[in-house]
Amino acid sequence: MSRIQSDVMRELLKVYFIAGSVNGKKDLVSIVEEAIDGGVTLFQYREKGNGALTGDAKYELAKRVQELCKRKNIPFIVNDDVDLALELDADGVHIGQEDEAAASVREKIGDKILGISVHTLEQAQKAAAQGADYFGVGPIFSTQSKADARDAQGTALIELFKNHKIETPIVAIGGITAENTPPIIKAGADGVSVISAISQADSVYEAAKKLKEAVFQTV
Ligand code: TZP
Ligand code: MG
Repeated sequence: MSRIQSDVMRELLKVYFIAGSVNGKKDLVSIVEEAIDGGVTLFQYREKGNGALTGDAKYELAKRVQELCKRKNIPFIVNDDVDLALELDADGVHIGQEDEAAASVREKIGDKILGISVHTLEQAQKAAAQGADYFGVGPIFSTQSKADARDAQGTALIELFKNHKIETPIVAIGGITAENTPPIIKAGADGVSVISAISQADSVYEAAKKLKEAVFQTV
């Protein structure tokens, strides 16, 4: 295997759904299935927040969602938990600045996809050197889905990266909906990642479809 090519990564980032057992109104597997049918291009299992599963229950749920993703041909990324990603042979890992050092994660996961959340140009340059396949940038808007989220920053950092010719693919995060997606893509993000816009929707299928349309209709 070799590292994912950036043009392939850019396509996968277009409609990136993130969720764990606490984020939806029903069973996570059925939410992810509907979301994929609606147009999600990449999935991240993020088991965090009040009441989040741990141990065997976390592993079992992750495995069920991973099997669904495999069947639907959608890569499966694990948030933070490098050991879980390795145990499951997941397609990748997403880490933040407070997690295990990127260089060490890259060493452990080989050529699997490595996503890194970055908040400054310096962090982006370092993360690229340490082997990031994509950057998560946000929160763009304020969010209810992350307890320790930073202040909303709009699209300024995405624009800065573009002005500095940063070539690593970028996915935006934080308070994103189909309605507020166009300026994010216009600013240079390759895609949008969401928790609540899909997981909390009355129709998960329709929500994913609307997001997909918003991304693909913006040029
Ligand atoms: N990182 C920055 S904002 C955020 C994460 C994980 C939460 C995004 O959730 P939502 O519901 O799409 O605002
Ligand atoms: Mg993290």
